[in-house]
Amino acid sequence: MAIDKVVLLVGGVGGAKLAYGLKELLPPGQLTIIVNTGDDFWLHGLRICPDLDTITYTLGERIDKRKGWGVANDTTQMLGALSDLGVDTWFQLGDIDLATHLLRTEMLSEGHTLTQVAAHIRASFGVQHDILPMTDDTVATLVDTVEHDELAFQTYFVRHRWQPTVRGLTYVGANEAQVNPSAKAAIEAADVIMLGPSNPWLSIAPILAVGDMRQTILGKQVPRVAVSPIVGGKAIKGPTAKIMSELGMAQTAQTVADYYSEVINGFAYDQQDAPLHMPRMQAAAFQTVMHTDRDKIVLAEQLLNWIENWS
Ligand code: FO1
Repeated sequence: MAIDKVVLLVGGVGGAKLAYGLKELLPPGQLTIIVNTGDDFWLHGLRICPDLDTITYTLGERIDKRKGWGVANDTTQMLGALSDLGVDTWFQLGDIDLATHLLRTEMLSEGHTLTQVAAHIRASFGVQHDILPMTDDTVATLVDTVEHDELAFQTYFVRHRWQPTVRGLTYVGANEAQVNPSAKAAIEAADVIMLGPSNPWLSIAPILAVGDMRQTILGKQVPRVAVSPIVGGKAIKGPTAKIMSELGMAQTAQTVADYYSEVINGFAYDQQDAPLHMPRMQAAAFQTVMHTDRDKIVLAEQLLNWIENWS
């Protein structure tokens, strides 16, 4: 099959790497990136959308590659001043990054949708590919923990450094939220739908939980491929493997494939993992660890070639 239009569902850091590889191969108009907004929150009066910004900065070649989020070579003057004013600055906001949050908050308060704001910001960072929030409505991921009961996502992730034991997750507002109409149109026109190597429970599940997102994806008789975030039984970065164990699951690529099995018909996993045999599903092993920009492009290219040759 010839691949013309690809839709990629992603969260933050891991998904951003595959998004980068795909955007190097596919021109704008052939790649749409749909981003989790369950991590979004209000801080110091500003609307912060970490995953949208991580994707935008990565595609715009401005990301701090060491951290995987924020702008490279950013300073923290404002944060220091805020701390001097007695504010608890547990969430790092760089000075350049701050401009993004200020503008976003202002545009939202003027009545623009998050989709319009995201389009303006990505264009300003020189990104031509569509980066779409999963919804323009508010969805908030809540993490139910043994130690603190329910925590707002960033309180769990950043303030508590994802150390509390997870016993459940809720995507507040997801059922009632409307799928971003542009995202829906992109899915309906897609030849391939990919679920990036993001955390399935924290990043991809909130996207699939929005309104009729899951049904819209399932309505497409096209390759629907997930890329495993688990490599050699571990997460490259972040709490994926830890959460799997806390929720009583085996920390394997097979578990991820099983979790996604209702939605996908193809699964790409890492060469370090045991060969997967998935009935009714295409499955293949790749070098999924992406250290360099070249790694990102090579993986994206291999995934597209593999899918193109499905019979
Ligand atoms: N992650 C951290 O671990 N600590 C931070 O202080 C932090 C600040 C931050 C600011 C802007 C931004 O876009 C992302 C930021 N992140 C930070 C990353 C973010 O919390 C997570 O990577 C995502 O929400 C999970 O995908």
